[in-house]
Amino acid sequence: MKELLEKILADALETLKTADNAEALENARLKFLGKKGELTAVLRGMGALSAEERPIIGNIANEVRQKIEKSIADATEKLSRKELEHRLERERLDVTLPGKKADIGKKHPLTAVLDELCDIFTGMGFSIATGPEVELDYYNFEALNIPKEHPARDTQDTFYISDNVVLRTQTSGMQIRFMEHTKPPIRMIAPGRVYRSDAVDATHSPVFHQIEGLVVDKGITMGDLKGTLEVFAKRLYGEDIKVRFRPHHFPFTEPSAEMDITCFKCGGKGCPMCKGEGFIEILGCGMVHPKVLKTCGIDPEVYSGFAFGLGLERIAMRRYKIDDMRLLFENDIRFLSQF
Ligand code: 2NL
Repeated sequence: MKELLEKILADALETLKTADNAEALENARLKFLGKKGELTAVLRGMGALSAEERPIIGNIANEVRQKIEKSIADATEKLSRKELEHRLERERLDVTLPGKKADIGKKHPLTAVLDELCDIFTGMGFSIATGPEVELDYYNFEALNIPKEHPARDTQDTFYISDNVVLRTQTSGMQIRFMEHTKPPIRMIAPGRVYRSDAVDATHSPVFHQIEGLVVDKGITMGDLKGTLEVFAKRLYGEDIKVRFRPHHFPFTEPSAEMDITCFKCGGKGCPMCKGEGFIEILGCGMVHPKVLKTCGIDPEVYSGFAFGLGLERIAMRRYKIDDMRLLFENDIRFLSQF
């Protein structure tokens, strides 16, 4: 019996040496220590032993059980350590690798200029109004003193949706609406996309962007217009620039003017940029025509106002030294990421 026990132990130790997974370990436990296992069978047969032999064999059997149990425990621990090592290896993380960089976009030059202009005007107390690009002929032309057969309809030829509905040629419609609904004092700007029936070239596009401004109150004069627009120009281009006003004509303002600023390239001496002028035109403006005020329900005997309009593309092109307007609309990332 002693030999049998020693053989069981030797078998068990040999089996455990090669048991390299949880299932093999459990099978070994059942085979040697389980209820139907080899050791249990031996212990069951102990009844047949003599009274002297029984404690001796019993002792040996216990020792064998303990050795097998310890060996299983050791093998189990070795196995779980190995599994942990495997997992650590598998899930290895190099914390020194550079992180994934999220590409953060930036503002389109037109948006950057728009935001800057809005900041300047809201800083002077103007509110911002936006509205439809598909506009009634009335708001785009009629209410602005441009009746059906007016020659200004030629220079502002646009896309007609129907006889009375057009793609707006200026954002003035929003200012008309504002005057219809708001009692002066009014200080507002209307930024947005506008349309003209123009062919595409380096300085023209059938779609472009505009900001128009409007101030209406009692006692507003050309002096307010000049002062406001000079402050605006200096905020935008720097305190050093000078402005000048030249007479002009718009159907919706009287008198009308164009405002120039000293050429930022030559500072006013004259250069190819300003075609030797020393000045560059940046906006059109004027005192709101009394007829326009009246059309909007504002009494021109009591109130007066000034208005202006400027093209965002031109301002962006100057600001960023872009010589072809088409670049602003092509949305080529290689171009846009430079600004
Ligand atoms: C330009 C410059 C301008 C206005 C826009 C305006 C709006 C109302 C009444 C009077 Cl509601 N005027 N806007 C005034 C002067 C110039 O834009 O070159 N336009 C063709």
